[in-house]
Order: sequence, then structure tokens, then C-alpha cells
Amino acid sequence: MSPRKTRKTARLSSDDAYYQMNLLRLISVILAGVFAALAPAGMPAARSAELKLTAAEAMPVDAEKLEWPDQLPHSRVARGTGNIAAAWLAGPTDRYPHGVLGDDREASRLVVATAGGRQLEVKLPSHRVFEDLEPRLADMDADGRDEILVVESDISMGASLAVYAVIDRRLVAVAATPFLGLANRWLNPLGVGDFDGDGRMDVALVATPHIGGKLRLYKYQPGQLVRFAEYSGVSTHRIGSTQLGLGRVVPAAPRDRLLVPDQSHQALILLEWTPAGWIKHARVSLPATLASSLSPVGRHVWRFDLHNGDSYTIAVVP
Ligand SMILES: [Ca+2]
Ligand SMILES: [Ca+2]
Repeated sequence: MSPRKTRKTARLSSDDAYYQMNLLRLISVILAGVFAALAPAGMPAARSAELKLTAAEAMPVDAEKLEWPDQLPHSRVARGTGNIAAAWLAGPTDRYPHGVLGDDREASRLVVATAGGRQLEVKLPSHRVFEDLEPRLADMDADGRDEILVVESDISMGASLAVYAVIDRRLVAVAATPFLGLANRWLNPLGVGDFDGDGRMDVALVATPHIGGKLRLYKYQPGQLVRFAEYSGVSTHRIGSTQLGLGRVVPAAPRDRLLVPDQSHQALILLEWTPAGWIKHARVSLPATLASSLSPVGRHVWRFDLHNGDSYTIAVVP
């Protein structure tokens, strides 16, 4: 402190100091009231959930079982209860040498078995593959009929998320995100939910999870997927792994939330998008890096394995 400042402070009487302290208190109270009055209604609320980590029994490992002669290795059949009974990836090809999903084979065809017993398929042109291991069924437009979400990659433009539908007994593309723009750039679908609270289904995915993952949210609109939010620093996949479900949608009101690993896979975070920005409701560190998908074992509870051989459950406690 300079000598001049010291002298000035020393000249204050105790009455002066008391008066100044009360004046400062009054000003801070007025400013707090002004800011509260000006704050928009959509301002992020305080954190309102916690993540509870509990040691668990190891998960049983399902033997890999391909159900169809031409099914893509490591892939899983999606089952539906609506207009689509099953959907799967077929026609393995090595024409896109990216190889991040367990081997160097990707699918050239998407096949659907309808509830009425019909088999429909899409066969991609030679510069495209389905770079995925499981089609996902969801009714995106609330017409009572499921659509199919699948990763479709172009050999020079990288991945996009495509939505297919059964229309007039044909399987046709009805919407897609833009391709990421470069070969060997991949994205991992996370799930569907109402992330902006408008009553309509949205899509969540993690773009480029291996090199700096970005959680992106899209509105489903006729003919297109429109991006409305992004959150950096998360990853839902490790190169070479066939485990794609490292992140999950957490049902909540008024907006569904997202449980995602950070980029290092050593922590799980619970996120909610709001019109005023993202809220990080909770974060929990893991004893080792995440080694498996999060498997649902109850309402808002998932089980998973770590790379140290241990298993845990994570519960979202509202
Ligand atoms: Ca639909
Ligand atoms: Ca929505």
C-alpha cells in the first residue's frame, strides 16, 4: 500500500467508516434487486440433480451372434414394436478404409423387416457406407410410425446422421445432417429426446469423438435436421471399440437431459440445454476409464465396466 493511501485511510473517523460500510451495503442491495428484475425468465437454474456412483457386479458378456447371413460383423439388430419389427445392417464392404468400429468392414445395405412381414432395403452407391453397428428406431414426427436413424458416411466427406422411413412400401431417406466435410471424420449418435422442451423429438449426437468431441443437438424438421446447440469436450467412443452407448438420454421435464463422458472417459457429466445456455447439473469422476456402453438397469440407472476390470452403476438422482 502506498504511503499516501495509508494516510488517507488513517484520517477516516469511526463514524465515517460506519457510514461508508452502510452505504456500500445499500448499493449492493439495490444492485442485486436490479439484476434480479432484469434477469430473463429462461436464465439457467441452480443445479438440481446429482450423480451417484456405486460398485456393481461385473456385467455378463453376451456372445456375439449374427442373425442374418449377410449381417455386418459386430452389428446388432434393432427391434421395434410398431410398423418396423426389425432393422439391421448388411452387405459388409471394405470400400471405406476408416476402420474405427472394431474392424475394416462397414455396411453397404440397410434392411428392414416390417410388422406386416415385408422386407425392404436401401443399397448405398459405391462412395457411401453405413458406418454404424446398430440402426436406431424412433418415431421422430409423432405419426405413430418409426423412423430409422443410422450413420451414413461418404468416402470423401465423412459421416452424417441419416433418417430413413418406410413410405409407400419403400425405405427412403427423409432427413440427414450435413456430412462432417472430411474423409475419416465420424460421429456417434447418442439418442433422441425433447431437448428444447417444445414437445417435438430432437436428435443428440457426438461429432468427432476421437479428436475433440462435440455434443450436438438437432431439431427434426421435414426434410432436414437443424442444429440448435453444441457442447465441446465430450466423447462417447474409443477408436476400435464396438461399444457405442457411452452416453445416454436422461428423461426429465421440462427438457430431457444428457449423461455423457468427458473427452478423457474418466468422468461422467449430466447436461441440460436451456435457451440461456447449458447447465452442467453434476459431474462424477470414475476410478478408471470407461470401457463399455451404459446399460439400463432401472429408472435413471445404468451399469458399465471400467478398464481396470471393475463395474459400477451410475444413478441420476433428481
Ligand atoms: Ca414417424
Ligand atoms: Ca424438441
